[in-house]
Amino acid sequence: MSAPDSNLSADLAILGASPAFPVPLPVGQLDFPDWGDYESAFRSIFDRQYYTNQGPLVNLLEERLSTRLQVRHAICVTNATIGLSMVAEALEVGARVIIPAFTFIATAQSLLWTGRMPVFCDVDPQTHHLDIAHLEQLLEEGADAILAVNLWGGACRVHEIESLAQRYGVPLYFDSAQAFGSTVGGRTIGSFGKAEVFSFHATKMMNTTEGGCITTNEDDVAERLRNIRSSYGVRTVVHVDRTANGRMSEAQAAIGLLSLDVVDSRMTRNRALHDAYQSMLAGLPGLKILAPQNVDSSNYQYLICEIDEREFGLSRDELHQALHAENIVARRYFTPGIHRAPPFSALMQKSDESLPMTDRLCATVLQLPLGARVGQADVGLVCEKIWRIQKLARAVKERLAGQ
Ligand code: T4K
Repeated sequence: MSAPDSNLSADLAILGASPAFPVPLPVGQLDFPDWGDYESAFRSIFDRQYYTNQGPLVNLLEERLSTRLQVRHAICVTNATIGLSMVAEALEVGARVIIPAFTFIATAQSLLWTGRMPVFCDVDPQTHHLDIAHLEQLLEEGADAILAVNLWGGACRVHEIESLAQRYGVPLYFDSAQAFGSTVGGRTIGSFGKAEVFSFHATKMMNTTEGGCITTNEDDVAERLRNIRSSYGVRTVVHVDRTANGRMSEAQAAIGLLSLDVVDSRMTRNRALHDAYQSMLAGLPGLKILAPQNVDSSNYQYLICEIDEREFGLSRDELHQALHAENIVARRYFTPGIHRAPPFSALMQKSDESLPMTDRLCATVLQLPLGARVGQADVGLVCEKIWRIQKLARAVKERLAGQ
């Protein structure tokens, strides 16, 4: 797409016109099953009158997930945040766990809930994932584990990080909340490290409204996780220090099974929308779209771009405001960076404070709508508005400054 004719859709909501979309266009997958399928799945639950505590639908979902992800154990949980805390407990990792500073706050909070602390690692600005040189420096200084994150439907440099974990003798596990369905070197994400954790939140690729799953190839880790998940309540009891209620309900699993049936077609649809954004925004000064990183196939769950204020004419935050005025609910993930947010900002040691690449991304990254509620025509209109906002950047800036 080239710059639209200045007579076309000349008006912007931020400058006083009506919004481009009558109702908000959100980011997030938000893909729900056909009403009839949903009803019959729920009728079966009501007929059985078995609602939670490892029911038949949760068992079936776990079986299908372990086949799909080519991993020995898939353990469904209430959400990914508790899944991450459960893995830290099951692996009995020490107190200091390295995580990338550029991630959703839940990655770090999962450690606090089990009495551990994150050690923030900077990220590579080209890929948004763990910076290998900084990771090695932190391992050299002393850390007890690595919790690597696979972001935006892409992945960190999994094999290099596995080698580093082995060299320094620390356990490695993954926050793959955003990476369901993506593959690395022909292998589905889900079978790397000691364990991986997926989110099945409504905004995610695979959806149980709230939910998630932990995957592992290690039988003893799986056994401990099952004991933690249900405060024992399992056939084989293994002693663990802390237990939880991380159970998934039958209602969640019913939606999950329906979601799993369509996840491949949704990824194909996402890719088409991603491609459309890429071609329609090509050549726009100061806006760069990030392709999924370090994977050979992606779920294309997110449309991530970076805004260069000097070239675009507006900062990321100004563009964000102009888009919201159009009812285009773009998101500034992750702002503020977790190392700048309470409680971590207060807990940080001096040496942790310099995370320049994370700071840069926190100020420039913008996520645009992509998911079940977004069609090709919507992408066209979003792109047209972004071109227009860029063209009228000076007027938009002045309007925002005067507000
Ligand atoms: N690690 C990573 C790397 C993660 O990204 C996440 C979660 C986690 C761990 C933890 O996973 P969980 O414990 O959540 O399973 C959202 C999601 O709540 C969160 O799951 C996700 N990452 C995070 C990146 O995004 P918010 O607070 O930004 O979502 P929210 O409610 O603002 O929704 C986004 C947009 O979707 C809004 O425009 C509203 C719209 N929406 C949302 C929901 C839930 C709807 O229209 N309908 C809906 O039902 O966190």
